[in-house]
Amino acid sequence: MRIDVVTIFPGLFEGFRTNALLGAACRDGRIDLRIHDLRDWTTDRHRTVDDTPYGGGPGMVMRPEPLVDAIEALAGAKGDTRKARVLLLSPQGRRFEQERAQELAREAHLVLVCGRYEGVDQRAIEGAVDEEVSIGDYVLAGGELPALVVIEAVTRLVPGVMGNPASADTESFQAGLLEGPHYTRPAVFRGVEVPAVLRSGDHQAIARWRAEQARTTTRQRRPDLLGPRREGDE
Ligand code: JFT
Repeated sequence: MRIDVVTIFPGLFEGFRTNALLGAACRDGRIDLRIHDLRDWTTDRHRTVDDTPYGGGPGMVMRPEPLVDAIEALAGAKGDTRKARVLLLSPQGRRFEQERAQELAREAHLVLVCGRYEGVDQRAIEGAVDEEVSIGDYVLAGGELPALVVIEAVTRLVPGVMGNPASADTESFQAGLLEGPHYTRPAVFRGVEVPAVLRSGDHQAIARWRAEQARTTTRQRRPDLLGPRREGDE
């Protein structure tokens, strides 16, 4: 899978791109993650990416020309069957959830567009963006952190990218539930013991215990994940 990112802060992505999970996937070619500086598509001496808003008001707006030029250069032409899917991270976007991550993990080529300031000129969105995506209802200063969230959520689902393939099974098995508690050594920490069943060696009993813990944790903390409320809940 190829992912192109357009941003005025390419440096924000570098440490992430070289981290263990994603770094290995990039090195052995399963993920081709390319970070681009939007200013490379400006043509003025000051490499200007923003301008004042029509109609007045505070702040600045991302100019359409460099954005659309960048997207067209990276995604391919409209109507091209191999054109990339172009996502703009945006507070106005549809909420990004695991189901969308699974769909995007099947794409061959994504272009993630990151804006800053008050937002992006609407004509760039209408002319070059397929879909606006928001990672949730809290206010950030731009699309870079949301893009990193999308990259991590999507790439870890690409076959062969996950460091530990066994955890993919567990996850699909208990899809839509929270996991129960995890333990590692020592067996007793500050007087608190690891539950005996986890040290029993009885794999069936362990699986049953974990499933029950997952149900209990989900019911207590995220009942919304179990579906619509029913009589007798809580
Ligand atoms: C914020 C954002 C997301 C997501 C893209 C662009 C400019 C700053 C801003 C903040 C509030 C209102 C503009 C962005 C996000 C999120 C994404 C931009 N800003 N207007 N903030 N919070 N959850 N996804 Cl372009």
